[in-house]
Amino acid sequence: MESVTLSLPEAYDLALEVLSANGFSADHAAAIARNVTAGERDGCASHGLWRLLGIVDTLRKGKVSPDAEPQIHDQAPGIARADAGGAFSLLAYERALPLLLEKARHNGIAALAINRCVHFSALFADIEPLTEAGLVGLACTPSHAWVAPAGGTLPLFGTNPIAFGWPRQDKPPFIVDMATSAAARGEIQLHQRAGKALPEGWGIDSQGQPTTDAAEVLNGAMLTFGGHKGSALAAMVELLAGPLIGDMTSAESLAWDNGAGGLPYGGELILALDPQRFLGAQAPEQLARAETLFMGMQEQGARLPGERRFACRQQSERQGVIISRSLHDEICALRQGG
Ligand code: PYC
Repeated sequence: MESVTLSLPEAYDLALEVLSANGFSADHAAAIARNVTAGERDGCASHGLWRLLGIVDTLRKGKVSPDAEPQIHDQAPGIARADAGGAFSLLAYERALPLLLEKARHNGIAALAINRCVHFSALFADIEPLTEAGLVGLACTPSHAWVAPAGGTLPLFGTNPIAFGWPRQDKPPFIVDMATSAAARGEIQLHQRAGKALPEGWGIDSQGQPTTDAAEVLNGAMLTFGGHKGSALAAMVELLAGPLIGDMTSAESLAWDNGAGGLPYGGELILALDPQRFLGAQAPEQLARAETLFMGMQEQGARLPGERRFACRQQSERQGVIISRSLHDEICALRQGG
């Protein structure tokens, strides 16, 4: 496969150019370009530069605002709200983050509800600013109804990722970011592009039969990870980042899309917890106990969540990122605008 190597600044500039040429405002274009560059840098191709195709497609279909200014509301002592106004979630999060941090530090725990946002991005990027600030974080978001509940065969849930982060002194944070489906939808789309069969257990066809054919799963239903356990977590995400924050479920998001094929539209819930407020003077001792846990995992050869991403990051910072020439050409073609 022919490939192209881009330094991180080149990857960011390319993304920015594509987004600006297609009409995203400077602030939205920069927030999105930072995010897809970070996904590619961290070895997460399903949330990397490839996403630009879906982002621009969603804009051209009129399913995302290119320039809505996020409105930030101080909803309650422990709750901040960001209304993204139909734009991607990223700028709304950036703008609401200072209020979330202030509330978490003051109360020990705070929540941010991002409403009316179009969502495509990996949640680990939303958790990192929290762990960098010494906070524990949890985030989740529904998507479109693509995933069947355990025991069923019809799409109802989204891929419904959950991310959790724990801060560590002088070490990369512990950050889990996992879809509650067996894989992100982006992974299935990348398998389809590459003409590769899916691992078993990722999805079923429109007749409800297991298949490893990516196109059939995209037309049928994806499956949750871990059977009924993943299914229960997917339902939890629907509730927490749907009705609890007054936003759409994955089924409602897909109905709103009305066959256009745009990216999911709805809400995201982000929680921030401050160990200093929970523990006071005991914080260092208790955080050291967390390190004992991590060491226990590593001593058995287990990889800590996030380790692979940080190793990829170091490599990308030295050597840049590599994407296929065909993807590079498709992205470059988008610089012409719509
Ligand atoms: O790849 O799972 C995914 C996804 C969620 C929202 C948009 N894409």
